[in-house]
Amino acid sequence: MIYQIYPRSFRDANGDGEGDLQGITAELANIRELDVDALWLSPFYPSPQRDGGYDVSDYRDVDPMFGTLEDFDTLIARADGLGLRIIIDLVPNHCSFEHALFRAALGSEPGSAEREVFIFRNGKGENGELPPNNWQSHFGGPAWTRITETDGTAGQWYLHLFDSSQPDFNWHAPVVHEEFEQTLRFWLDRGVAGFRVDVAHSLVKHPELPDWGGRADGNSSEGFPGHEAPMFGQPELHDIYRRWNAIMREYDGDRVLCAEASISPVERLADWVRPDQMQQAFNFAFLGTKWEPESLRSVIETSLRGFDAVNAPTTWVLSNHDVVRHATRFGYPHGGRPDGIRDGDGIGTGDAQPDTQRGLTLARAAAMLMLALPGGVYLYQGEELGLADHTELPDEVRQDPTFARTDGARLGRDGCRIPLPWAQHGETAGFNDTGASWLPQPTGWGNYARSEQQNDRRSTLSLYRAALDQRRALNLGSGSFAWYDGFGDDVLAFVNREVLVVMNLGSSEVALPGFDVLLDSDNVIPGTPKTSHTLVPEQCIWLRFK
Ligand code: TEU
Repeated sequence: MIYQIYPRSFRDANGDGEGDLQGITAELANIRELDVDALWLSPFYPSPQRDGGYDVSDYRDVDPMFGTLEDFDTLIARADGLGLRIIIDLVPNHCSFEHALFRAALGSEPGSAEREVFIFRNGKGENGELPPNNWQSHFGGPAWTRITETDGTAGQWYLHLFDSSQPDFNWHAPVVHEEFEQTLRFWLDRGVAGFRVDVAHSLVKHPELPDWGGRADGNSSEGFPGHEAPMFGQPELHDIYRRWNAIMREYDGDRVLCAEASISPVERLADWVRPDQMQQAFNFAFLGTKWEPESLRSVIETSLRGFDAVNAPTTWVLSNHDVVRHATRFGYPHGGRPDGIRDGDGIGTGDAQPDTQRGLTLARAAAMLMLALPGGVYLYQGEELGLADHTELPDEVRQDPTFARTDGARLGRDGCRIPLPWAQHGETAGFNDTGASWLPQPTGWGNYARSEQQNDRRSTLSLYRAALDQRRALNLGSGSFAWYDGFGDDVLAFVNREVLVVMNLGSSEVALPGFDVLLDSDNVIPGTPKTSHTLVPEQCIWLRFK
């Protein structure tokens, strides 16, 4: 199991309102209790934070906001002592407009070697006043920004699939390859176990940059035809990942490259999962599925099949720093969101509010279902506490560039990035001792606190711990999978090794066969016999199947 840390919101040791590396180090033992194999850290590199650190201005240093390289070395050493490996985020599609290479490109002539590092083009129209093609940014608005040349005239345009502060690299330029190979070695030398590769499907663009369906996230805008996205899955990607794989193999021990790629179908995603390329890829199909029996059956089957075909474990994930947390999603019908809200959009005071109680009930059941599946599991910090999104953030504190780029039409991802609660009391619920916080926490946040859940055997934290313990003890991660029939359409049931997992997605109680209860999403005390052998709606149970 890999546990994702979003450093800015994890734990703030120096009290400036922003989480830091020392805060992570201080809590390693706590996290270890969850039976974590590796931690994945979202970016902590120098960055103007226009996109939560995914706008990197120096790939080989630590932002002073998070600490120093020395703090990073201490973190690695302590983690190592606890048997925890550290995976870090690599952001190779784009950097920050404050990166030295981009500053150099802006200060150089069109056609110069410095400009070649990025994707600069002349505009269309009589005076180059129109963007070079029709692509749109993931965060809204055009994917091109026009610069002013050094002589003060309106100049070329540069491509940015995300915010205008995140210029895309030109992966047809050898210097970009060299730059990232050095970065890989820099961190491998410091002892990291591997990299989660951001936007791994989009690094290389079709050299002609043709117009297409418009949106850079693979979907089509209204009025544009949808065809093969010219910034998705270009063949040259394989060579990049082969090269990186070779570099990783120069180092001892197992190292991992995991692709973060919002691409479907799953077979395309699995295309980079090869012995000589990546070891894993995030399976967002499971995260995005409607929480209803037919969709779930189909997504589980296609996910397993897609990765089986390349002989790799599939991955399962319910939440991350880009999506509304699942405890909130499940507070709406079918694990959805209020109408019209897309992936990466948050929920605000103008939207229907979630039913948080139902959301938590279903989130616990969903976690149990996921933790019983064979493959690799990724958890997002705080989900083990049952955390929900902040769905009532005031507009003036929002930081996600999506909010400004769409004039507030899409609220962005701040709601899932709220600083964690560690203690019930205190101004920031134990996030730090000063009460400073880069995003406000919602009322009642302290009720989710780790300290409160630690010794409560019915808490969500105890449920995660028990499920993760058993997942390990029974080797479910490397286990088997077979559907178990006989309960009717509204019930999802499968067998992994000696565990029968049953999840009730219907609206009436379900009678269970007489097997021992291993774990139950409503009652986490392992070994407690159930008095009535029925499963209520939105409950998931693990039975010993013999
Ligand atoms: O996200 C990549 C990704 O494809 C996203 O488009 C996701 O669908 C989007 O955030 C929803 O609007 C990665 C990071 O996880 C994200 O935090 C970064 O903002 C993004 O790359 C740019 O680096």
